[in-house]
Amino acid sequence: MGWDPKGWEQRFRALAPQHDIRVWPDAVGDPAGIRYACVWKPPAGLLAEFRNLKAIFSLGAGADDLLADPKLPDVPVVRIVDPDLTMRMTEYVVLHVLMCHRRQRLYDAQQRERLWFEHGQPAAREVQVGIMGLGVLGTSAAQMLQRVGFKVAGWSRTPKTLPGVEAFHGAQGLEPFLRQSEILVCLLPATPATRGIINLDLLRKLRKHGVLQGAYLVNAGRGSLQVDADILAALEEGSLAGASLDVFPTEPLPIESPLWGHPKLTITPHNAAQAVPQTLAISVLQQIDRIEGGQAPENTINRTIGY
Ligand code: NDP
Ligand code: OXD
Repeated sequence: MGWDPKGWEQRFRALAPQHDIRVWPDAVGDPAGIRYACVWKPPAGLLAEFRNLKAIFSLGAGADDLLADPKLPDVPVVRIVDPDLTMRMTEYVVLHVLMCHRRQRLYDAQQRERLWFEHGQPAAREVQVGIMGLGVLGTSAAQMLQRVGFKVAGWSRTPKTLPGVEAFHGAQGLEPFLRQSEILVCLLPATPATRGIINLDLLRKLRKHGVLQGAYLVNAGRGSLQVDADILAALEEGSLAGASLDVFPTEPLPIESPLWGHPKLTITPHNAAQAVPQTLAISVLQQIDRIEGGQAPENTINRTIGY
């Protein structure tokens, strides 16, 4: 994400002129005076300097970068949960699932060759989409895909019930979930348990003989979930027919990465769901009000499980 604190600063000042708002690094003043830190990928160790913090706000949905800081102060870490961010991710997922389903990359290639040729067009109701991560974002995407007509299943850590969605969970639920998924959408957080989960072994389990005649991957969770070389190998051997990737183990994706030029890959620069201060600053201020009112903040990260 091309992150710039200016938009947040302006929005916080406009919405909450009563607060003393300071911007790191130039205008922090006495670090002991800082009560709330609103951050995106701060340098490791920085937050420990603010010894009177009451809470830390991740200005995004994920907080994995914060949890990687060994000196992270022991105060609640609050993440963004907001309909604006959720709908942006839902748009991304629906767009990319439909691009696979309607073979858009194939038609793009044909257009470049001036080729007028129609391929088969299975109905969405015949296509099984599997969503890894049935949290805030996965649930919203699942519901929208259902409305488009897809058969939708989901996989989570703990059991879930979602009308019309076949729910799998835990290690024992993973293989049956994968075996039926023709389009796999990944919206998992980065944790020690999910690192490298999208590997060749997993991709080989996807359903490649369904109506789409190939399996597809859409990853908008985190780059650490995927093994880039295994995605390339899966494309090479046919376990995958295509993939849309918004996140990468190294970001920005290095210029020399073979992923860039692959004809079956669609690459976006970690912008599936931008965190827009104009709409999201208010959720942060509401959580600060809750804390100041003596209530616990909502949407906190559980440090033990890592999300
Ligand atoms: P949530 O915490 O609401 O949901 C996470 C889901 O993942 C839950 O269903 C959880 O299971 C499941 N999960 C976590 N660990 C495991 C595991 N080991 N095995 C199986 N399931 C697991 O997060 P959000 O939906 O709000 O966001 C998901 C992620 O999306 C973020 O962490 C972030 O990395 C990414 N993101 C990416 C953006 C982008 O622009 N590319 C923008 C915003 C977010 P359970 O329900 O049982 O807890
Ligand atoms: C987020 C992100 O976690 O943009 O919000 O990646």
